[in-house]
Amino acid sequence: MTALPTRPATRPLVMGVVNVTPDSFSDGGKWLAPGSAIEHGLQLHEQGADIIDIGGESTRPGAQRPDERDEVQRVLPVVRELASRGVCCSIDTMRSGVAARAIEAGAQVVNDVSGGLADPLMAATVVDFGVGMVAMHWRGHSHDMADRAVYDDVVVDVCRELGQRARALIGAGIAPDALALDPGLGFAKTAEQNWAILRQLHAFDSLGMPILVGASRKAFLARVGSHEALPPERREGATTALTVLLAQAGVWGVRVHDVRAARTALAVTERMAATDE
Ligand code: PMM
Repeated sequence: MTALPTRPATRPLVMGVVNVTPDSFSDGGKWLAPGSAIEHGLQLHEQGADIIDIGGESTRPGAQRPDERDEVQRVLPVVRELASRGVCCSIDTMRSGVAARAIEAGAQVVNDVSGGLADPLMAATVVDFGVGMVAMHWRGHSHDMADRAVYDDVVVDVCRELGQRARALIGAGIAPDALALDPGLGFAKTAEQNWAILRQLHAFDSLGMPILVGASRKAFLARVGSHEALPPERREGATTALTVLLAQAGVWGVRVHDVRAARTALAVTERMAATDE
């Protein structure tokens, strides 16, 4: 059985994103050819990513799902090559069949944005292979997730629903130390709801599990400090500021596109927290 990668004592783990998709909001189409995705993954690894998260399905609002064969074809060569070079890889998928192929190719963690809800065989697959899992809060597929952003209290409701997921996954046999949870910023959540979750992130401590947060370049950051809506690559300042705040909140991991910026910001937080020599 593999536990999740261990968080270093002084900073969160950095998960670097490689989307092998034509249509992801932040980097769609940039790394669709296996060679460029591999090169990008290696670059993020050299820049200090602890985990490279490889995904073949865009989850942007309104996205149509690829068929499973296409998804496997996109991710498999990338996972195989990076894992063979000793890079810790997670597979970002909601499909147990894709997860199984990726694990056979060397992936050590399944990052399922549906938290095991989209595919009833996902939990058993994670158990059978004895790998780690990140389970994100999710209420439904991208085509209509905006309609599901209805909560009495977003923090209380997301926390409760994530806790239910964690219990179900552990009940299915996933080892508690192999599971991390993610509040799922932008998934069935408005910008204001994302901010409420970030402001009250400590509420998720009650779940007693490692927390991963994926804020990087998301739409709710488009107008931070700007009158016009900034495109994804110009949301890096806001992303990096959040990386620092998330580190101070003690999260287990941050999922980011710009690994160099994240590691630099985290190095600053580490210097600031260091005791004088
Ligand atoms: N966000 C996206 C994709 N996968 N996985 C986790 N665990 N958490 C997230 O917030 C998350 C994710 C969408 O962002 P992208 O298109 O930049 O990958």
